[in-house]
Amino acid sequence: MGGRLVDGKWVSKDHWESDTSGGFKRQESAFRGAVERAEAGRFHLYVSHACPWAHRTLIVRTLLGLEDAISWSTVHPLMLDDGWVFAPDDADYPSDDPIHGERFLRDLYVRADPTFTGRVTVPMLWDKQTDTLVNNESAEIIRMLATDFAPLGTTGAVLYPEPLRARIDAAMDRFYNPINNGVYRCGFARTEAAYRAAHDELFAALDEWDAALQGQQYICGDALTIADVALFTTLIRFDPVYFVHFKTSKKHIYEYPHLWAFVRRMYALPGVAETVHFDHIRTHYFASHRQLNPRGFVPDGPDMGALLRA
Ligand SMILES: N[C@@H](CCC(=O)N[C@@H](CS)C(=O)NCC(=O)O)C(=O)O
Repeated sequence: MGGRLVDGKWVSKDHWESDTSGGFKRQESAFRGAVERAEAGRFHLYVSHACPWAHRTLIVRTLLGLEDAISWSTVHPLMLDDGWVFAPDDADYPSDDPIHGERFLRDLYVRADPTFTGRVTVPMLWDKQTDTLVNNESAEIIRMLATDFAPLGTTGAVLYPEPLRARIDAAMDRFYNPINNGVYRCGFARTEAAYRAAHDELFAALDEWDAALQGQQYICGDALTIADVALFTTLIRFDPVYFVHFKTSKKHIYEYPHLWAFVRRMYALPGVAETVHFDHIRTHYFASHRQLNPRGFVPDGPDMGALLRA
C-alpha cells in the first residue's frame, strides 16, 4: 500500500516498482544534501520505529550520545493509502509532527519541494533553521552523524574512524543488496524466479557474515562502527517479520550462532534496546502491506524478548 508524489500531488496506489523480470526495484533517495554546520538543537530526525533504515539513524544518535543535540519523532506504524501519517490522537501509537503539526509525512516533502516527484520515505534529516529536508538517505545520514555531529555527542564514540572507512564502506556496500535490500527483494518479488534469486543471494550472504563473525565481535573486527548498526536493523526484524512476511524462510537468524550472538551483542549496548519497538515493527509490516497480507492481521511470532534475554 502507499503511494507517491507526482509534481507535488499525492497519487495513492500500490506502487512497488519492479524490473522486467519481476524483481523489486528500489528508488534512489532524492534529497542528498549535507549539513552546513552541525549545531545542537537545529536538526530533527523524522523516523518510523518500524523502518530498518530509519532505525539506523536513531541507534547512531544514541551510541554517539546526541540525545540533547538532535530531536526526533516517529510516524504512525500503519502505512496505507496516505503513506506515512501522524496520528496524535491514536491510543496505541500517538505520533505527531512537532515542527509543523502536519498530518501526512508527504506534506513535509511538499514543503521542501512543492513539485517533488517520488516516494515519501523515512528517515528524513530536517533542518529547523532553513526549514527544509536536508537528506533522506540513511546511509548518508548515519555517516553525517558519525562525522559532522559526533563532536556534539556525549559518549565520545568513534563509529566511522578514518582508518576503517574504506572497510566500513565496502562492508556496507557488500551486504546492502543481498541482505538489507535483499529481504525486500524476496518479499516484493513479482515472479518466483526473482524471489528464488533474491532468497539464494540473501542466505549465501548470511552464511558468509555468520562465518566472518565467528572470530570477531563486529563487522570490521573489534571496533563497533556504523556498519554494525546498518546490518543490525535488518537482522533484528528478520525472525519476527521477514521470515514469514517476506518468505525469507530458509533459516531464522537465531539459528545462526555468530549472527545471533552479534544481534544480542548489539541489542545489549547501552540505549539500543530502547530504540527497538517490536509493536511498531510487526504492526507496520503485517498490517500495511495488504498486497502480501490482505487481511492485515499480525501473526504470532517468536518471543523476541525471551530469545534476546536467553
Ligand atoms: N534508501 C532509503 C530507503 C528508505 C525507505 O525505503 N524507507 C521506507 C520505510 S522502511 C519508506 O519510507 N517507504 C515508504 C514508501 O516507499 O512509500 C534509506 O536507506 O534511507
